[in-house]
Formats: sequence, structure tokens, C-alpha cells
Amino acid sequence: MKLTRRTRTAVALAAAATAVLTSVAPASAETYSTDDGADATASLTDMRKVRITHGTEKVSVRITYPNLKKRGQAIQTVYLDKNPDRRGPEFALTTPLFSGSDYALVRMRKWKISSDGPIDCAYSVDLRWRRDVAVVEIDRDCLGSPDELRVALRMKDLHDGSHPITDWLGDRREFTGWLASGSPAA
Ligand SMILES: [Ca+2]
Ligand SMILES: [Ca+2]
Repeated sequence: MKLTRRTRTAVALAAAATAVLTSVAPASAETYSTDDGADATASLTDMRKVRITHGTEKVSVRITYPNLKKRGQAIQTVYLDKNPDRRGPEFALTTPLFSGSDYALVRMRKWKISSDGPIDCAYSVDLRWRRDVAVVEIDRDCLGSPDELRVALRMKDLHDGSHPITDWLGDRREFTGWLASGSPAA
């Protein structure tokens, strides 16, 4: 398609408007990326790289490990906190890091799982064996669409029942900073 002069102007104006919106609105999707230490090296699923995005539609958490295998005993939990006035995260998604078991998103209270059972909403876990990556995606609707949230991550490897290996992102029960969603303010 050949752009007429008027179309080009409109495109330029739209681009300018977008640039202004982006710089003014504080609530653009925020991403947090970090390298976690090689601090649980006895486990093949020592968390190494983490990327968390609070997008307009969903929260996405991508974790890279040294060696993700279909057979294993490790469990990854993603804790999601949206209310600083209530102790601990309000939600947790727990997933096996091996094949053939189920993951679930549940409510939490004071770092304990509520007895309500899994939440009925849209979320997924994608275990990419060859790339050694787990991708967790949770619709914001599941969490009541908070403007901001923060995340804590824990990997627990039960390969040797008497000596489980635990790896937190940062310190035990430590949350990331608050991440704003990219959704327009209501
Ligand atoms: Ca680690
Ligand atoms: Ca809380």
C-alpha cells in the first residue's frame, strides 16, 4: 500500500500520541529480570534465571534451570502478593518440574494454603525440556486484576526424601519489588 501524505501524518501523530502516553502513564507493564545464584547446585533445578512480567492480560514467570528433566522430584512454587496489609502472599501456583503431575493455583493466607481448593480460572505451566525453562502464565482475572503485585519463588527438590533441597529467589520468603500491570487505569 502506498501511503498518502495524509495517512503518513496520521501515522506520525499516532506514534507521537503513543510516545506521550507511554511516558506519562506510570502503569505500563513492568518486567523484573534477574540471575539467581548457583546456590542449590545439588539440584538439577536450581533456579538460575528469572523473568517476571506483569502484563495487561497476564502475569508471566519464566525460570531457567541447569537441567529440566521429565523424571524428577522437584516442585516449583510461584507466590503472588497483592495486598501488603495481609501477611504473606494471597495466591500460590505450585507445579511439578517433571512430567505427569498436575499444577494448581490456590489461595493463601499467612503463608498457608487455604482449604478452598484450586481456583477455577485460566492459568498454565509450560515445561520446555530441551531449553530447561518453565513458563508459568496466570490471567490477571484469577488474582482479581490488581494494579500491582510482587512475587516470591521457591524451588523444592525432594530427590532425596530426607534431604530436600530448597532454593528461594533471594532470601526465604523474599518478594520482588512491586510490579505494575500495563492495564489502563480503571
Ligand atoms: Ca538458585
Ligand atoms: Ca499479602
